[in-house]
Amino acid sequence: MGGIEISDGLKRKLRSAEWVTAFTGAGISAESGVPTFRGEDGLWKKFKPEELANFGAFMRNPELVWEWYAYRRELIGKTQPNAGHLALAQMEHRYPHMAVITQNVDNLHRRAGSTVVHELHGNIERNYCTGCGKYVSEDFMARQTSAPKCPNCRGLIRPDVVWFGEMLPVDEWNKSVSTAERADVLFVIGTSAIVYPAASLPVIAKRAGAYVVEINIERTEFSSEADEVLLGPSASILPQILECANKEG
Ligand code: BV8
Ligand code: ZN
Repeated sequence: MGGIEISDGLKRKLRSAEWVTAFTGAGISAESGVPTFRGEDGLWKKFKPEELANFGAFMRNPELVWEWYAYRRELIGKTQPNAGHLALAQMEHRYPHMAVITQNVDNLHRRAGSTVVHELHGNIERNYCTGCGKYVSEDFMARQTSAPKCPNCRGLIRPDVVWFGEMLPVDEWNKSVSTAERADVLFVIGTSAIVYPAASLPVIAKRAGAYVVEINIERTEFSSEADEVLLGPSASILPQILECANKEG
């Protein structure tokens, strides 16, 4: 895809910013081969969130929920961070206060090298017992062929992700709010901006004075609130923004 036009406004912001934050959703991992939730090949297409990503569904049908997470864990295990994840990781060398706030549970930001990552919805690579709370190792999980039981108390093991109706991890949420409030520039990348309270972060940032740039392949519910909307795949747009930020440095 040809280069995008980076506005003078954004160039000025990239030159003067110290606190830069990226708020990401499933779209940033799409070009790594991780299906999004609500796109045409969306994960939810085959299943509905209420059937799978909630505690009640898990307790009613642990095998179905476990199978869906085992499928996603295996798929994610075969993927690599893409140029978008890598560009955000590189931005840590350009900005003294660079942070990623992600709704994704695929761990790709950390694998790309980002060190300040707030995981709002948990991480699919971590699993714990609903009975005694004990975390189990990845190779324990790899040996399982059905919904795993705790080696400690025989309780059901669940993925360490936030399901619908569950609270977000308080510490990650609080850090994300203060990061959003402090941001000079906030990039809103690859999210349909419909899952709350995560989707309120870009509004919090904007209200606190951040310059908000949305990066998506289509307009979203948030687009009208953004200062700029850059339409295109994040794996090609983010490296161009990094290049511009380094030039303006
Ligand atoms: C809570 C983890 C309360 C598990 C997930 C009615 C109104 C408002 C809110 C609610 C409501 N009814 C219920 C609620 C609350 C509910 C909610 O927001 N529901 C929505 C659906 C209306 N929220 C909750 O339940 C939250 N908890 O509210 O608790 C509470 C309070 C006190 C005490 C107790 C409880 C918990 C929400 C977390 C749910 N967990 N995931 C898992 O992953 O399995 S949500 C799931 O959606 C993922 O985390 C995902 O990240 C998130 C958001 O989706 P997106 O990331 O945006 O992905 P999506 O596919 O939608 O969009 C992809 C985008 O990328 C698209 O825009 C596409 O155009 C773009 N794209 C595609 N390719 C590219 C691209 N962009 C750039 N480049 C590309 N190449
Ligand atoms: Zn246990």
